[in-house]
Amino acid sequence: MLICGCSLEGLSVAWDTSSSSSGGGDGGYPRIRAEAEDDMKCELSGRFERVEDPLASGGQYVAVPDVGCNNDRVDCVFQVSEAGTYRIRARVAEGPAKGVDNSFWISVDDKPEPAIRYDFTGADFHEDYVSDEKDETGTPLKFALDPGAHVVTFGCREDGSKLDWVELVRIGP
Ligand SMILES: [Ca+2]
Ligand SMILES: [Ca+2]
Repeated sequence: MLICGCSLEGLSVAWDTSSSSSGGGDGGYPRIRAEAEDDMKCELSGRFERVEDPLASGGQYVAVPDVGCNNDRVDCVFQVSEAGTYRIRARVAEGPAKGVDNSFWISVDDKPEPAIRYDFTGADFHEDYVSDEKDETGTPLKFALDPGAHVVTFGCREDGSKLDWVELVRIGP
Protein backbone atom coordinates (compact mmCIF):
# COMPACT_ATOMS: atom_id res chain seq x y z
CA MET A 1 0.00 0.00 0.00
CA LEU A 2 1.89 2.98 -1.24
CA ILE A 3 0.64 6.43 -1.85
CA CYS A 4 2.89 8.91 -3.51
CA GLY A 5 2.95 11.18 -0.47
CA CYS A 6 2.59 14.32 -2.46
CA SER A 7 -0.03 16.36 -4.18
CA LEU A 8 0.30 15.85 -7.86
CA GLU A 9 -3.18 16.01 -9.20
CA GLY A 10 -4.13 15.21 -12.69
CA LEU A 11 -1.19 12.94 -13.30
CA SER A 12 -2.11 9.67 -14.89
CA VAL A 13 -1.02 6.59 -12.97
CA ALA A 14 -1.26 4.45 -16.08
CA TRP A 15 1.50 5.71 -18.26
CA ASP A 16 2.54 4.13 -21.43
CA THR A 17 6.06 3.09 -20.55
CA SER A 18 6.42 0.73 -23.47
CA SER A 19 8.83 2.98 -25.30
CA SER A 20 11.23 3.36 -22.42
CA SER A 21 10.82 0.41 -20.10
CA SER A 22 13.57 -1.72 -21.51
CA GLY A 23 16.84 -1.44 -23.31
CA GLY A 24 18.75 1.78 -23.51
CA GLY A 25 22.39 2.51 -23.94
CA ASP A 26 23.51 1.86 -20.41
CA GLY A 27 23.56 -1.73 -19.25
CA GLY A 28 20.20 -2.61 -20.68
CA TYR A 29 18.49 -2.40 -17.31
CA PRO A 30 14.73 -1.85 -17.34
CA ARG A 31 13.98 1.81 -17.02
CA ILE A 32 11.21 4.35 -17.06
CA ARG A 33 11.88 7.78 -18.49
CA ALA A 34 10.13 11.08 -17.89
CA GLU A 35 10.95 14.14 -19.94
CA ALA A 36 11.28 16.97 -17.42
CA GLU A 37 9.11 19.25 -19.54
CA ASP A 38 6.30 16.69 -19.87
CA ASP A 39 3.49 17.97 -17.69
CA MET A 40 1.86 14.55 -17.69
CA LYS A 41 4.85 13.16 -15.79
CA CYS A 42 6.74 16.02 -14.14
CA GLU A 43 5.26 18.93 -12.26
CA LEU A 44 7.29 22.14 -12.17
CA SER A 45 6.91 24.38 -9.15
CA GLY A 46 8.50 27.65 -8.13
CA ARG A 47 10.45 29.24 -10.95
CA PHE A 48 11.36 26.21 -12.98
CA GLU A 49 10.67 26.98 -16.64
CA ARG A 50 10.61 25.03 -19.87
CA VAL A 51 13.30 26.16 -22.31
CA GLU A 52 13.38 25.40 -26.02
CA ASP A 53 16.63 23.81 -27.13
CA PRO A 54 17.18 21.66 -30.21
CA LEU A 55 19.92 19.80 -28.33
CA ALA A 56 17.50 18.69 -25.62
CA SER A 57 15.56 15.46 -25.85
CA GLY A 58 12.05 16.35 -26.90
CA GLY A 59 13.24 19.84 -27.82
CA GLN A 60 13.00 21.22 -24.29
CA TYR A 61 14.70 21.14 -20.91
CA VAL A 62 13.80 22.78 -17.62
CA ALA A 63 15.80 25.17 -15.46
CA VAL A 64 15.40 28.01 -13.02
CA PRO A 65 16.54 31.23 -14.71
CA ASP A 66 19.20 33.42 -13.13
CA VAL A 67 17.04 34.55 -10.23
CA GLY A 68 18.27 32.36 -7.38
CA CYS A 69 16.70 29.26 -5.85
CA ASN A 70 13.71 29.34 -3.55
CA ASN A 71 12.49 25.79 -2.97
CA ASP A 72 11.77 25.48 -6.69
CA ARG A 73 11.37 21.85 -7.70
CA VAL A 74 10.65 19.36 -10.43
CA ASP A 75 8.54 16.43 -9.20
CA CYS A 76 8.46 13.49 -11.59
CA VAL A 77 6.07 10.63 -10.85
CA PHE A 78 7.07 7.09 -11.78
CA GLN A 79 4.71 4.15 -11.71
CA VAL A 80 6.88 1.29 -10.51
CA SER A 81 5.51 -2.12 -11.43
CA GLU A 82 8.20 -4.30 -9.91
CA ALA A 83 9.79 -4.02 -6.48
CA GLY A 84 13.53 -3.67 -6.62
CA THR A 85 16.64 -1.57 -6.30
CA TYR A 86 16.60 1.50 -8.47
CA ARG A 87 19.03 4.19 -9.52
CA ILE A 88 18.19 7.63 -10.82
CA ARG A 89 19.64 8.52 -14.18
CA ALA A 90 19.30 11.99 -15.66
CA ARG A 91 20.29 13.96 -18.72
CA VAL A 92 21.74 17.23 -17.50
CA ALA A 93 23.93 20.14 -18.53
CA GLU A 94 25.61 22.97 -16.71
CA GLY A 95 24.14 26.43 -17.03
CA PRO A 96 26.05 29.46 -18.28
CA ALA A 97 28.06 30.10 -15.10
CA LYS A 98 30.67 27.38 -15.25
CA GLY A 99 31.08 25.45 -12.03
CA VAL A 100 28.23 27.11 -10.18
CA ASP A 101 25.24 26.10 -12.31
CA ASN A 102 25.63 22.37 -11.88
CA SER A 103 23.80 20.85 -8.95
CA PHE A 104 20.38 19.82 -7.70
CA TRP A 105 18.78 18.62 -4.47
CA ILE A 106 17.58 15.04 -4.93
CA SER A 107 14.90 13.20 -3.00
CA VAL A 108 12.53 10.28 -3.55
CA ASP A 109 9.11 10.48 -1.97
CA ASP A 110 10.46 13.52 -0.10
CA LYS A 111 13.20 11.47 1.58
CA PRO A 112 15.80 11.91 2.84
CA GLU A 113 15.34 15.17 4.66
CA PRO A 114 17.35 17.25 3.95
CA ALA A 115 17.68 16.15 0.36
CA ILE A 116 20.89 14.83 -1.20
CA ARG A 117 23.18 17.23 -3.02
CA TYR A 118 23.94 16.00 -6.51
CA ASP A 119 26.76 17.68 -8.46
CA PHE A 120 27.59 17.10 -12.10
CA THR A 121 30.08 18.44 -14.62
CA GLY A 122 29.71 19.20 -18.30
CA ALA A 123 28.39 22.10 -20.32
CA ASP A 124 26.87 19.80 -22.94
CA PHE A 125 23.87 17.62 -22.28
CA HIS A 126 25.00 14.22 -21.03
CA GLU A 127 23.54 11.23 -19.22
CA ASP A 128 24.59 10.67 -15.65
CA TYR A 129 23.69 8.54 -12.64
CA VAL A 130 22.73 10.65 -9.66
CA SER A 131 25.19 10.38 -6.78
CA ASP A 132 25.74 12.05 -3.44
CA GLU A 133 28.26 14.87 -3.61
CA LYS A 134 29.52 13.80 -0.18
CA ASP A 135 30.46 10.34 -1.50
CA GLU A 136 33.93 10.76 -2.98
CA THR A 137 33.68 7.45 -4.83
CA GLY A 138 30.82 8.83 -6.92
CA THR A 139 28.81 5.64 -6.42
CA PRO A 140 25.32 6.06 -7.83
CA LEU A 141 22.57 6.38 -5.26
CA LYS A 142 20.33 3.36 -4.78
CA PHE A 143 16.73 3.28 -3.64
CA ALA A 144 14.61 0.28 -2.65
CA LEU A 145 11.18 0.86 -4.14
CA ASP A 146 7.96 -1.08 -3.81
CA PRO A 147 5.39 -1.23 -6.58
CA GLY A 148 3.33 1.90 -6.87
CA ALA A 149 3.79 5.58 -7.57
CA HIS A 150 7.06 7.21 -6.54
CA VAL A 151 8.07 10.82 -6.84
CA VAL A 152 11.64 11.72 -7.83
CA THR A 153 12.39 15.34 -7.05
CA PHE A 154 15.08 17.58 -8.52
CA GLY A 155 15.18 20.69 -6.36
CA CYS A 156 16.87 23.91 -7.36
CA ARG A 157 20.24 24.28 -5.68
CA GLU A 158 22.02 26.41 -8.29
CA ASP A 159 19.91 28.31 -10.76
CA GLY A 160 20.79 27.73 -14.38
CA SER A 161 21.32 23.97 -13.93
CA LYS A 162 19.60 22.20 -16.83
CA LEU A 163 17.48 19.06 -16.52
CA ASP A 164 16.42 17.32 -19.72
CA TRP A 165 14.94 14.03 -18.52
CA VAL A 166 14.86 11.71 -15.52
CA GLU A 167 14.90 7.91 -15.47
CA LEU A 168 14.34 5.28 -12.83
CA VAL A 169 16.61 2.33 -13.64
CA ARG A 170 15.99 -1.03 -12.01
CA ILE A 171 19.37 -2.63 -11.31
CA GLY A 172 18.27 -5.65 -9.29
CA PRO A 173 15.92 -7.09 -6.71
CA1 LIG B 1 23.53 30.15 -11.13
CA1 LIG C 1 13.60 17.06 -22.43
